[in-house]
Amino acid sequence: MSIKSIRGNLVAKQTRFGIVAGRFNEFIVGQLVAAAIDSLIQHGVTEKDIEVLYVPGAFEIPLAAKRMAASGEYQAIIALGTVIRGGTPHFDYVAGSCTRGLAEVQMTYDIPVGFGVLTVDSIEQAIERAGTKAGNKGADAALAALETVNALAQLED
Ligand code: INI
Repeated sequence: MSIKSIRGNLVAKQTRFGIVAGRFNEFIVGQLVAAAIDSLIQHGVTEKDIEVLYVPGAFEIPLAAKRMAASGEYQAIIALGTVIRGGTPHFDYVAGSCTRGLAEVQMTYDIPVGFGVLTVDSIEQAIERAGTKAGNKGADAALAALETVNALAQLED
């Protein structure tokens, strides 16, 4: 029995990335953006192949991601933001609409969207995921996007 197995590697070959970042909770989001860029560069992406588009908050991220995807300029989008739960249902609306919108962009435009939007209960949880004990979800999202681009490229061969 021989099973064909396809897996993307983490080597960039002239791949262009569009990063969309929600500025809300900027102290955290800055760390996500820096780590996403750093990990792309470490894996062979050149600076000219990375563009960062900032929007006010997570609610605006899907529209910006959609525009970037629709432009045809990028092989993948990386969405970065931080939504922190407060005392009202606001969190659920912002986080839910951001997540749903990004999933829709990915399916509509047939382009990988790395999901690096933190949805957390506290600032401590956000800090843990932005370069401290739980790693950096910006870097994880960037590498997930690169791996997916490379995996899907093999299907098209
Ligand atoms: N936007 C975020 O990215 N994170 C949050 O935690 C957040 N909270 O908590 O309100 C937030 N709100 C702003 C929202 O994304 C929009 O920018 C705003 O409502 C204007 O449309």
